[in-house]
Amino acid sequence: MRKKIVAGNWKMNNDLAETQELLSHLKMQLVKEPEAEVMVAPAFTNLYSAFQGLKDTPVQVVAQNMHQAENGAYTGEVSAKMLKSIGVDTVILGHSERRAHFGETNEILAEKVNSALKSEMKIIFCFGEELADRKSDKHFDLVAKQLEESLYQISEADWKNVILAYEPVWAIGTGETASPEQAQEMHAFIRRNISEKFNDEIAQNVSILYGGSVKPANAKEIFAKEDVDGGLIGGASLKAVDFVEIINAF
Ligand code: G2H
Repeated sequence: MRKKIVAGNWKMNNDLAETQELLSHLKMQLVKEPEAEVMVAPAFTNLYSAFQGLKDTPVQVVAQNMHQAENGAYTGEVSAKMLKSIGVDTVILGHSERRAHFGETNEILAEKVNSALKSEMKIIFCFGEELADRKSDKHFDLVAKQLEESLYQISEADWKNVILAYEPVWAIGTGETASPEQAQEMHAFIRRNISEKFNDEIAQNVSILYGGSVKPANAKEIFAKEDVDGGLIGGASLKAVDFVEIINAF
């Protein structure tokens, strides 16, 4: 049985007090045991406080990014070791905003993936096509290339620490969502691709989340699809009531 996961990516939102307030609302509203694993990704400055505040809950705290080097002269960056030292053992890598605004290429992402896995961290690896790729019918090729160039160098044993998040760039923060059918079609393609490059057991066991304008109104339909194992939620995870509704959509 694949793990179901709903993860909130808070991006560069919420200062310390706002983070604590959102977490306390989340804790109050998560009254029933969630069927899915629940994760939240606050900004770096709020990770430690969030980790401490969520210790007695099922909600896991994850980071939004990390640098590939173990340490050194990389002003402004944070390493896997630093994250682990505050209890954070999962990191989002390859989000399209990192690719678009911070120059993260497939090659850099391969280094980040290797570094995180070597440090025994779990990764939520994000990828997805842009609108032009879909319009020119290149979306499957583009996704296969992103996986090939950043992820497929890992070993079979590493896959237990990998969660995938398919996020079509045209659906991120735009209000436009991939239809449940489009999500299912791509998730099934990804699983077939992994099965061909690795094996079917790995392909069947890896959780593949969908991300891109998931909200309470569409979560149930998307999560109901066979190959969709949950969601990476941006905007709608910033309101506890909406995030909990999405978590309870399973
Ligand atoms: C995609 C998603 C979360 P949103 O970036 O990673 O954000 O749900 O706001 O589209």
